[in-house]
Amino acid sequence: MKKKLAVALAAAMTLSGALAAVPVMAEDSDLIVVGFAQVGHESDWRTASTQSCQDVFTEDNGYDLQFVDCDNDSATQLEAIRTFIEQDVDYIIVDPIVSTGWDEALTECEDAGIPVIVIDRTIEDSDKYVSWVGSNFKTEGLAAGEWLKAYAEANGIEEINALVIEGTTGASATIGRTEGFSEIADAEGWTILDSQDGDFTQSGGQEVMESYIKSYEGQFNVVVCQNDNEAFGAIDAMTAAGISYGVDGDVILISFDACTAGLELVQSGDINADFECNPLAAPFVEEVIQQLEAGETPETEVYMEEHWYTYDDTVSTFEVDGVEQTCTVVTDEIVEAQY
Ligand code: GZL
Repeated sequence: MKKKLAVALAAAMTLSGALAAVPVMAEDSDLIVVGFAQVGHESDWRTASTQSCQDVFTEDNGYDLQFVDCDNDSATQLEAIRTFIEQDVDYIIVDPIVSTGWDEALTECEDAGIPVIVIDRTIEDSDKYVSWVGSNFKTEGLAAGEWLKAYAEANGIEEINALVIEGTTGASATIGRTEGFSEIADAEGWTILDSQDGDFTQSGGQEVMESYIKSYEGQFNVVVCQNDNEAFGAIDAMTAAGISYGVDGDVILISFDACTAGLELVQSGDINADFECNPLAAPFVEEVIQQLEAGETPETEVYMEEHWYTYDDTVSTFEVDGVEQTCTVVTDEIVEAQY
């Protein structure tokens, strides 16, 4: 643990009776100071991610968590990192809003001797961090594509005309999910009519869906939302336009994250399938920090466990890159236990 020494000067009476200033070492802090630069507060997923860190990095557990909500602004996030360096925290956790523009700031962390742990989204232009804890976003996209392929076959749907509501441009979650789903769409000859940024928010999902309805009404039978909050917005827009969706509707609705509210809509049949992205990384991050405290070398990559949730077992299994995947039908117990 880095000692937090605040050298203070105190007056002390010398033997000769003269006053003299002598350095006094402040008490070493017993707390491990962790700076966490979080993306923002744009979604239910993000709320769960933040809560996971706030539940783990508590004073009772031996931590002083310095939390910054970067409000989806990359400049704010880099500023937060530099503030943590000035504060001389013991560790920095960052969920990078976008995947590039990081090497300079991470070099400053390295020069300051502050280990960085990346969670959730990835950094493409620097490797100056100890570990990354998160999900394989391309696998999530491939799983959505392979499930849709099996679902279309099971329901005799021969033509797929899809609209995609993407996440924040430049976010690795957006890049990976888009890449994975597009790979299956290309292989199957599906048409992706449009793919626009909904910024992972409900308002963004609604605005993009309203625009899609104006441009493509009657031409699409699949909507892919790259997180649940966008799906909530798309549902509002399709409902207002009198477009049916879900297991009994004209439009197949696919989502990602599988937060509690998303799973409730799968259970009701409004969302056909929801591809989980597990936000509860903090316990795994703490394990990395404790390994570093003990002088051990942590894993450089830690992948979270995830499930593919569906309304029923029309499709019970499918394969991603030759590996069998199992669909999980949503139950009350699953909804109750979700984040
Ligand atoms: C994915 C995460 C994304 C979620 C969204 O790991 O970065 O950001 O899918 C969130 O809900 O906004």
